[in-house]
Amino acid sequence: MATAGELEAARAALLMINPAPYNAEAPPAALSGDTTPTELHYVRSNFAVPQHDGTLEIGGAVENPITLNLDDLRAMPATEVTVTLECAGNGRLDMRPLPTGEPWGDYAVSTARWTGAYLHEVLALARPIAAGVDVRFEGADHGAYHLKPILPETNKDDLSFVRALPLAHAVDPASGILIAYEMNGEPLGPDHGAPFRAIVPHWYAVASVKWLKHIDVLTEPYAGEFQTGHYMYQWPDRPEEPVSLMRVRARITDPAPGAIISPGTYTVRGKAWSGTGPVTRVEVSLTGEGDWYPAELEPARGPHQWQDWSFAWPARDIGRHTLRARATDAGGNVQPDVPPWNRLGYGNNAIEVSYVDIC
Ligand SMILES: Nc1nc2c(c(=O)[nH]1)N[C@H]1C(S)=C(S)[C@@H](COP(=O)(O)O)O[C@H]1N2
Ligand SMILES: [Mo]
Repeated sequence: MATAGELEAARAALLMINPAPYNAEAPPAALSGDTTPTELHYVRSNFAVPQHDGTLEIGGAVENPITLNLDDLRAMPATEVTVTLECAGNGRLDMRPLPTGEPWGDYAVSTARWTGAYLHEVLALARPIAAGVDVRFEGADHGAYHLKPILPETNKDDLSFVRALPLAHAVDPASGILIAYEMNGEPLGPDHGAPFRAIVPHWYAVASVKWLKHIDVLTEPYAGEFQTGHYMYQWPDRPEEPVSLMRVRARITDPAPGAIISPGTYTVRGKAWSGTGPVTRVEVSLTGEGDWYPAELEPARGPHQWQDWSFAWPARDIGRHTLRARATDAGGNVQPDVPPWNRLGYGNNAIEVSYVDIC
């Protein structure tokens, strides 16, 4: 169990938005590199950091229930993947009317190198039965829930963090899902799910269950507070839908919002990512009404991580200027101008407006 001092040191560089449960955004500068240093990676937890006994039980509808520990996972073939994680609530503060939920600005997104065993190889050891439909992941964290539950059956005085994925996705080697025990080459820290967690590329990070304790194969679709209560898009005008893949999004990292710069050509830089990626196009607009110019887009360094882009801006005229960047992904998805409002404020991928003063 981490001591209070260790937790405090690990959290010192983040922008805290809630002390308990601890939730914090990355500082804006953390988005400029290929990866985010661990101490700058955002943290989103629904409960306090739990005790974990070091074992992972894999059971339910399987032929061979097993219990693994860290040594067992480390003895399996290790894979390292770089993955961009974004909280589904990222950008909630930009929605109007303001939705209920944690008041995330725009920095609940980060990219890290994760090392672990492939989930499909771990599941193969347990041999799911043919009738399996979902795989349920339970974290060791539990306690009184800090938000108002959506499902009437939820026990808000003692709730555990549980999420599920379709079994077909969990056992597909192409999904690249890891049971990760290292982040950026070091053992996982307490806020990021020590001793091991799921890393589910392309999905909003709610799917990447931390402090993993139980994996169970189910023969019925899973329903629960974090699956069919919260983390549902409650649209005003159409049926609700589960939060799943990250929506396409571009971010300007340089100049910083509100920067003051001198006249001359300025290389605008940023990131772009999508759960239905790769990103195929980024465009920049220097007015509010269109005239989109193509940015230089770097190919993805890997299949699950944000891409770099840049744009040579002839920043000549003194005064205030607006900058907007818009990404399109391989699925043909393009960012909307207006946040796609939903009651719980998920999946805001609207084009961001940044402004810069030239003087
Ligand atoms: N056990 C557990 N896993 C969890 C959560 C949680 O509250 N408990 N939060 C999820 C959410 S909503 C997000 S956005 C990511 C955040 O991962 P990070 O804190 O490592 O950035 O963890 C996910 N995994
Ligand atoms: Mo999240």
